[in-house]
This record gives sequence, structure tokens and C-alpha cells, in this order.
Amino acid sequence: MKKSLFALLACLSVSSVAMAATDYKPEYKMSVVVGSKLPWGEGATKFTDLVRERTNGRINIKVYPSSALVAGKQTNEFLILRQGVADFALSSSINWSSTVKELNLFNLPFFFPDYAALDRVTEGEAGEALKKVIAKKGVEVLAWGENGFRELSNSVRPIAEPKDLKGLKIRVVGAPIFIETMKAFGANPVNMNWSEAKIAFQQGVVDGQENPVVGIQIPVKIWEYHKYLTAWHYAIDPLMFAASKKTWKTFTDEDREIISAAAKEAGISQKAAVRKGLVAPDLSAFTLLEEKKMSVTIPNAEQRAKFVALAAPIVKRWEGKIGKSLVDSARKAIDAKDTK
Ligand code: X2X
Repeated sequence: MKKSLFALLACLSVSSVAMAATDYKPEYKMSVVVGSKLPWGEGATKFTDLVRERTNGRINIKVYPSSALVAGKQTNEFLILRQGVADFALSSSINWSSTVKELNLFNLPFFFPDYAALDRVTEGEAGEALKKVIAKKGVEVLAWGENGFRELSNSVRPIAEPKDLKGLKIRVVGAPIFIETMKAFGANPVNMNWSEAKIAFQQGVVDGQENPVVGIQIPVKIWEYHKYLTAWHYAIDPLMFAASKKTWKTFTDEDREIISAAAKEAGISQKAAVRKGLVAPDLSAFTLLEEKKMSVTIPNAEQRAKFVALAAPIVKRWEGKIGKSLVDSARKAIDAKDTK
């Protein structure tokens, strides 16, 4: 009797797993704004490979790179994820920041001094608070990845301080804080999707742009368009491995765990890849730019202070929009230097 009850239970649980699996879609869609050959795109592919492998092909996620699922409009990505048009995404905080205003935390000019400070924020209280805000809006953040610190490149002249930037046409993403920041620095910002940006660099429609060196500038061979780089670390751009709640709730607990672990693992290696060569003693990424005949400018303390002073009112204004308690919590984590 006992034995047959056991057999019945075993049979039931097997069939419930089988049922869940047959409910799964044959293919899940994952949105990525940039191309698949960039470290960002490679991070997405690594994630989907791990999930496919560890679920024996039951969960098959296909990456749609180059903003395909948003028809080029990168700032719509949060919406398509929330609606379930995309099941997954590996997304920049910038591209979601017009929908999730709290994510402007990472866009605050000159707010994050280094990678360790960023990690303390994303892995700490502020990071958790952000995940909760995003979950409430219908998207589950599974892990952090990274695009990187955003550095300025241009085709006109070396830029070390605000007066050098005066009047230059700089392409930025269509997120209001970037337009405000560039204007405050004296530049002439042009809002443009990434899908059109490379052509604009080629044709000289804009004088410059800002993007991470290893994450974007080296893979797109920015030196073919721009001769000058300013390594000023003015904003940071974390990526998020994320799932639409609509899709997330259809998975079994076991599969959710597999997917989350795969995102964390892919996030760790993706972050390491985009940080390589940018921090002393390994400055090979900057050396490569110089080999490509770019001139690299690092503003000195005095020059940097001029940018920071122009940025201060923007930080103040956006603190209110992001939420004072979130900004304070991030500031606390930034100030708590590594004791390890
Ligand atoms: O559009 C950009 O500059 C990019 C590729 O970095 C983002 O998607 C935020």
C-alpha cells in the first residue's frame, strides 16, 4: 500500500515536470541593442548557451542582436520586455532609464569614481532596491553585466576641459539627462539611436560620441572616424540580464534557478571582459588606441574639477527624480571604501 502510494506520487511529480516542459515555448526571444560580436552580445550568447546546455535544450533562447526587436529604437526596450514581446534581454541601464527613472542613478555625471564603487552599489542595498523597483514594473533582473565607463571620442580636437568641448556636435542616446549634461558642458548634443550612429560617425554628421572603450569603441574601430579620446569616466553603464515577468512566471522553480545561475555566471565573465586593459597596471586597451594613432587625453584634477562643477546642478536636479533615499544609499556604498 505504502509502496504504491509512493509510486503514484513519483508518477505525479514526473508528469507535472513533463507538463511544465511541454508548456514551454519552442523558442524564447532575447533582445540586445548592439551586435553579437561585441562583448555585450557575446555575454548574451554565453547566457543562452549555458541555459540550453543545463536544461538539455528544454529552454532555447535566441538572441536578437542589433536592436532587431525594438526596430532600432533602443529606449523602447523596457516596454517590449514588460509586454513579453521579448522574453529576455541583456540591457543597458541607459536604454531603460527613460522608463525606469531610478536607473538615472548610473547616468549621474561623475558620480561613480571606479569599478569597485560601482560593484558596491550594484551588489549592495541600492542594487537590491533597483531590482525591486524594476520587478514592480514587470521585469525580473537576474544579474548585472557591464557596458563600461563612458569615454568621449571626437574628430576635431583634444578635449581636456569644458572650453575644448564648446560647440561640438556630440551624439548621445535619447535619454534626457545626457542632453542636459552635454549642454551644461557647452557641447551641442544630438540624440540618435545606436543603429544609426555608426553611419553618422562615418559621414561626419556628428563630431563625437561617448561610449565605453573596450565594450564599444574598440570593437567598432572608433579610430576610423575619431582621432581624439578623452578618458574622463563621466558616466557608467551597467547591463542587466533580465526576464519579462510574463515569461518568468511560466518556469518551474528549478528552471528559474538554472536561468539565474547562468545569468550570474555570464555576467561575471562579461564584466571581466569589458574591464580588461583599462586599469593600471594593464592599460593595454589605451595602448591599442594609441597604436591606432588616436591621441588619448586624461583630464588632470583641475580640468576634471571644471566638468564636475558644471555637472553639480544636474546631479542635484536628478537626485529628486531618481529618489533621494536611493541616491543616498548609493553614495554611502561609494564612500565605504573597500576594506578587503
Ligand atoms: O547607444 C549607445 O551608446 C550604447 C550602445 O552604449 C547603448 O545602448 C547605451
